[in-house]
Amino acid sequence: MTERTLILVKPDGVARGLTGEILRRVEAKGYRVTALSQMQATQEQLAAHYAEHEGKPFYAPLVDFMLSGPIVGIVAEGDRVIEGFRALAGSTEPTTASPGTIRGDLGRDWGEKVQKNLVHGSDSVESAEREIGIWFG
Ligand code: D4T
Repeated sequence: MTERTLILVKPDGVARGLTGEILRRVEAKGYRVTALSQMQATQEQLAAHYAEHEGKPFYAPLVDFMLSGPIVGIVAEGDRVIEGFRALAGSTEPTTASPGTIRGDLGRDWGEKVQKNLVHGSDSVESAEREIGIWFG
């Protein structure tokens, strides 16, 4: 099977009307979008998705932020798409993310306890398959 990744447009991306721009970059890079859905995250989905961050100082603000509005789930497919999307997204902190990336071009710091960094992308094949299960069943 071709490699797949789970992308989430976080509530800041949806609220700012950037879903189309983010999808455009994914498609322009050459990846295929095989699932796309706007949804409201649940506590249960977020507890599963962010299990590795439980107990960290940004965990509660992160969950509150992810519950604050609709998100868009995307499954994208293509050779090395996991690595490729993380390169498109840029580093975690939007202030210092490289220009040319989604976070570097479109994100900034808003002085909050959580980094509102527009997108999530899976970081390994195992995470991708686990996360696609959480968001797309
Ligand atoms: P995701 O997982 O959302 O693609 O982002 P990253 O891979 O870039 O970042 P991560 O998993 O380390 O963090 C998940 C999520 O938590 C927020 N965060 C993270 C934050 O608000 N403050 C922090 O110090 C860190 C490390 C941003 C992304």
